[in-house]
Amino acid sequence: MKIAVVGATGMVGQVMLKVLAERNFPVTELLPVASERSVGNKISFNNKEYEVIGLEEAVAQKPDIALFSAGGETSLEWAPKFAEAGTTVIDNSSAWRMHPEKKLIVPEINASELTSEDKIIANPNCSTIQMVMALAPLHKEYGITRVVVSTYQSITGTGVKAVQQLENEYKGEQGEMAYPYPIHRNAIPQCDVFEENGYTKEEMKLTNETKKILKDNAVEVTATAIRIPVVGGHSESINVTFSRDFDVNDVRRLLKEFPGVTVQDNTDVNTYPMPIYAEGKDDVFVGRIRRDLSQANSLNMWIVADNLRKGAATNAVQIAEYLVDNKLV
Ligand code: 2RA
Repeated sequence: MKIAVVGATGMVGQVMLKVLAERNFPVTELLPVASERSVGNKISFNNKEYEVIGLEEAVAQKPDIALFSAGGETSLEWAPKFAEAGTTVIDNSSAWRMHPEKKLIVPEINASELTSEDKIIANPNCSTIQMVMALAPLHKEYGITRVVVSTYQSITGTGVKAVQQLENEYKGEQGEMAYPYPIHRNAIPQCDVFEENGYTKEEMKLTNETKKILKDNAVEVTATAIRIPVVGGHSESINVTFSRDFDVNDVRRLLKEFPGVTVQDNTDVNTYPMPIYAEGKDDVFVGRIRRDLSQANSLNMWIVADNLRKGAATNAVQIAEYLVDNKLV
């Protein structure tokens, strides 16, 4: 497979390369693609050195699959050009996620929707992926009517500038700010920009993308997305209301049996998911599973995942694996 990684020098692009190598994806030729200022730089993949190329050259080489993590503007302009050239694009930006003719895929949930006709496939937002991985098996069994989610998001979701800001603040040094406020010893109740309705784009992604992935507009989601000074992954406190009563042990069983989910839930020995242990792993970790004593048919749980891996790179590579395994590319 000739594979392009568009945004190869960025945080997610680098993890995409790492995951492709770790999972022995059948890469026969790699095209690391980045902006003009990075063209000519060298990157290593599978113990070989590759030169970064620009978008024009990458399209001309007609890769089989292009994994994009280069921002919405680049995806809007260039994904159609790759698709036109016969490449299947898996895009990690928000550009195509809510497009009515584009599929929004978490392989464990809805990869079966994919066909060889799908030439631009959207990778959901990181905070959505980890949430729907836990919601999907429960929705199938009990029918979810409402979700209240508070996220505690890693600064790696913002990118290198945010990681640098935190490091500077640790050292008491001034530097470029990724956020409007200090992030060290702080919690910022804003991920992305605010919309007219008072929610941030990040919060509305959790609402809108969940409906599309679960294929059920009746699932109501209200979200509050917080940025915290953590690097290993995103954490989410979830309150779910079902259409009927449930058994907590059955919920645990459904989660344990769902591929890609690991239940870490034993308060007798203080066992629950945390970003420091989720970092570098591909599973979605679920714990603190307990009935909501204040509301009928409702459950609380805590979900943690590495936002750069299952939240972005690994999910994209898993989509590519599905396409290859099912001869859709
Ligand atoms: C964030 N989910 O965490 C967004 C984009 N990666 O900032």
